[in-house]
Amino acid sequence: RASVPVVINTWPFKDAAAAAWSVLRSGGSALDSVEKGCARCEIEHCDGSVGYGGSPDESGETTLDAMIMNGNTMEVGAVADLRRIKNAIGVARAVMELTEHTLLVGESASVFAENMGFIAEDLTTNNSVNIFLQWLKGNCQPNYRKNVFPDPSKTCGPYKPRTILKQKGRTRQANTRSHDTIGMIALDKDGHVAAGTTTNGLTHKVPGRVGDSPIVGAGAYADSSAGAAAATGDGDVMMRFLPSYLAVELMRAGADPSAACKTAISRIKRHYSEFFGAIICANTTGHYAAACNKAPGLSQFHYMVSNSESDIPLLKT
Ligand code: SD4
Repeated sequence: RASVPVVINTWPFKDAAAAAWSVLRSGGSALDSVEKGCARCEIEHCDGSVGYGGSPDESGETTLDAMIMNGNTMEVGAVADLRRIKNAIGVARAVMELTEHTLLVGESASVFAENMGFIAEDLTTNNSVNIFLQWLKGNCQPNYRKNVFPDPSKTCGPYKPRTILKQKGRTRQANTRSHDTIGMIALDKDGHVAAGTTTNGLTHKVPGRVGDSPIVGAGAYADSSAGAAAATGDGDVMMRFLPSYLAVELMRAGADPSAACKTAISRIKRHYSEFFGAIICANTTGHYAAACNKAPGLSQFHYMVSNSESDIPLLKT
């Protein structure tokens, strides 16, 4: 059964779902709901894969990707490779509302954020340092890369492709623990649709790597005349197929959310049969669905649905 308003998010991030739902329940907008919900995960660093203190890159730094889309105006704000700022979804919204641009990246995105009043802080925690040091033990050969954080005496040379990164196509696999980004889609009482994502991306990524989450149509997409979708998983592969855009366009053409989600996943599967990934979809009548690629590391995909049918957000598979 469909019910409006509704907000849906990837993975069992209950507090984020509750934060997003509290906005809709009190008559707020889909856009505010998505921002509030995603920001909640940034504060709690949901599963270590959102916000500060998780997924250190090859130099030990945590960087953030986020986007938000207003399906009414088709405006988008996004940040990628954001450094030193915890509230990535907030910066994404500032890009959308305070600039004429869509996507800001890296150091310059951080400077923009600081200029807009966001506080610059270290995104490193004991947890992220430990993850990084564990990884260094196994991977940092002498001369592998220079100036490695946090021990500059370890010199590590230029990037060399590692086996996992070299695996092209069909057999490429990702590790569940490095993939649990929040993607959120909301439909408010006025029929406005919004979508958003926020993540610290892939653990041990090459510095500068940007995932699918801040890419319009890949991480998420929203159009109040068709619906919304958000994807999660192996962003390096998934962004090649713009699954969120595809799902929304399928719903526009009349597909129900379940068929749209399934088709978006199977399109990727044709080329990457064991990719790690899932997608959530909702149409403008409040019907929703999800699909995942049942592959190693993902036998079931959990997501949250919040609408007036229940007092608390419901966990679905
Ligand atoms: C990325 N798509 O950076 C993100 C990670 C993710 O579930 O969604 N994990 O590749």
